Amino acid sequence: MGIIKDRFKAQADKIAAEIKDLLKEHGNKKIGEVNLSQIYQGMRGMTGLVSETSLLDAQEGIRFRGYSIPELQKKLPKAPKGTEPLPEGLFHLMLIGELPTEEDVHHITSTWQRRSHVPNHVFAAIEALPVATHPMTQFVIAIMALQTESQFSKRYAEGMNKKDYWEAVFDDTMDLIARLPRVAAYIYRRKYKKEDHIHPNGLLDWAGNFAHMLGYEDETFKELMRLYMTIHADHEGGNVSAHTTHLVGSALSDPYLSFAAGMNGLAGPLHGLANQEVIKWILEMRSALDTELPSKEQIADYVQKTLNEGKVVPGYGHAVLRKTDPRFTAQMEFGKKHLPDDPLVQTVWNIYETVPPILQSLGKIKNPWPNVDAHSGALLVHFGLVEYEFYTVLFGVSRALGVLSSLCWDRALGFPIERPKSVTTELVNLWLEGKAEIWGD
Ligand code: CMX
Repeated sequence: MGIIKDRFKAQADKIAAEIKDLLKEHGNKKIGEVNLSQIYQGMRGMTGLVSETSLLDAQEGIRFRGYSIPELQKKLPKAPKGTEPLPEGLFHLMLIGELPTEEDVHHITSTWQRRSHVPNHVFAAIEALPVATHPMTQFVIAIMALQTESQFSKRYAEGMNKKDYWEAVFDDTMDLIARLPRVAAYIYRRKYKKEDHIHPNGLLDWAGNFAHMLGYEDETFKELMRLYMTIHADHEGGNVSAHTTHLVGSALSDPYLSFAAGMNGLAGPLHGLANQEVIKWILEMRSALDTELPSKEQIADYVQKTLNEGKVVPGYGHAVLRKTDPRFTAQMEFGKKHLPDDPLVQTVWNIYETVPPILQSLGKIKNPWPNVDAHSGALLVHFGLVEYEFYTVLFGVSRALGVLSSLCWDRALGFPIERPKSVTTELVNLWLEGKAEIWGD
């Protein structure tokens, strides 16, 4: 086995034994109470999942295996002369639970380079779609076309022992992550650069090579990609893309099928697609007001207009967070360091000063603060990546790191098929009248 695989297996065996003891002693302990409103309102605040790779605190934001984003920016290995963390390092941390050495990160980079070959039929599947097809649809179809390569599905068909599931999921995880930048860059160059494709550069790190294949050689853009791929990777287990990948994987659908399902969820405008919606909204505002740098008063009026039209202000609000998203802050710091005079970036900052009090004044929005998607587009536009329909694909490539390392854990810990109980409103009414029982009550 490879070094990373051995370490993962050792770690998984240790944690599986710990969980066994924990459940033996505390398995009947109550973990929260479920209210009727929670089952009608998106299961908000209900603890119902285990996801080892990261944990979200409503006030503080995301921690990956205990480390905040600023801590990761200090502690994870960097590219030569770089200052942003390499996503390979975050993958190691999420998968194994320990900070990697430079050598570990180098090992992951070269493993992913070695495993990055994309078969021709995947490109043919993309080519079969009209160019106008949304990049997220093309991305999901390409992942589905790649499913022919799944080790898990092959080995399952050959009668694999359930003790080996983790290993086949691990192999698919490494292959899939290795291949995604090539697939995503192919979609981008096909749709926006007249099929002028760029070969991978085997000397670059995973995110640096992705930037290169997209057509960007600027070192600051490569640094942005490393930061972007790190901060979008995981947001604990309950968000739509992570939960969907986990849910579909629980049926022993292989990692390609599971990840494609998760990506369909990421493509929703209340989730990952919000990154394209934000920039679209800002560009529309600029054109409606006929100015590159709208004043805060103009922004406030435009926000009001958006709300009056029954639409959400994209990039603001969150189902769990109750403060400014540290992923927003990390991007704001990047902007301050590298492009403080960019009018679009300044507009994002002016929106940040304007929107929260307006949303707060409505009295119903639980979190008026910006999330990760409020900032990302403005940084990308600065470097010339203006094709905002592609932004969610970038998010998806990064999200693979978290949801697939979580899937390795799901199979290593032998989690069963997910199957919560549902009820009908008729049953709820009968239960409220004391005429029926609800299972588990
Ligand atoms: N603009 C306007 N209204 C908003 C709002 C926003 N940014 N955020 C929440 N609301 C509204 C909700 O639509 C809801 O209205 P109704 O009661 O009329 O249905 C009300 O405020 C209460 O919502 P909430 O409990 O505060 O928020 P939810 O947990 O239901 O939803 C989220 C969370 C992110 C879907 C929501 O804040 C939203 O739609 N934001 C805009 C889209 C966005 O930025 N999504 C990206 C999230 C990050 C990611 O996954 O990438």
